Amino acid sequence: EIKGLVFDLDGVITDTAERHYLAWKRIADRLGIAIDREWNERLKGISRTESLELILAEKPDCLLDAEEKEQLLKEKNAHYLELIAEITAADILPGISDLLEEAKSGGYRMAIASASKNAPLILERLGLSTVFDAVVDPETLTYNKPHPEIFERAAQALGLETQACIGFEDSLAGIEGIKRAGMPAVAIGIPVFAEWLPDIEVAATKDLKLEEIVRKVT
Ligand code: B16
Ligand code: MG
Repeated sequence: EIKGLVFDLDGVITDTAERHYLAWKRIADRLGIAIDREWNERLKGISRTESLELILAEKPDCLLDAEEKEQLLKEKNAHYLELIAEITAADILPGISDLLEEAKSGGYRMAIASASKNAPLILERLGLSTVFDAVVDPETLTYNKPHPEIFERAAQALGLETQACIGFEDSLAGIEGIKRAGMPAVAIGIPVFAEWLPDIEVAATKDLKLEEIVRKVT
């Protein structure tokens, strides 16, 4: 029986995925590395440090020392913080507020499993801080997505088995993590699929129908 819902944040609850992309794009442009939105799919759900490594791997002759990398990570986050400064409840993606409300009144326990260190700040700006029963702190994790750890920890924080939770993700890495954690997975707006397939696919958050999703995975 499904008792819990575990949500990714960026790209599921709000469209910060685009802002992450814009912030990275500025860094990449400066390094003379070409990235576009399609290439950016691989950065979704990936930690800040690993994202920079993936970008740098596009230009093998671009060798930076630890300090220079640290500087770029700081700049990326500073720009990202500028881009999210204006976020309000109006930036909650279509359909999500209704879904969360329906889930609350249906008695589902809810958690956030986001790789973002900025997640608590974003939730506060969106006015959603009190909606979730748990927010996994990514700084306490040993592994990043696609490892299942973050999803296992989210279920644990809700006091539930992973099988009793449904995971919602907009990234390939996240879908893999959810499936490896033993949770049914709902994929939102992901263009291509690799090895790990979701149980349910929707084009956008507005297409999420809670009752139908729970029925399909049970
Ligand atoms: P930060 P999610 C992830 O959030 C983003 O998808 C990814 O693009 C970003 O690099 C990562 O968070 C780290 O974010 O730099 O704010 O710590 O999709 O797992 O909610
Ligand atoms: Mg995401």
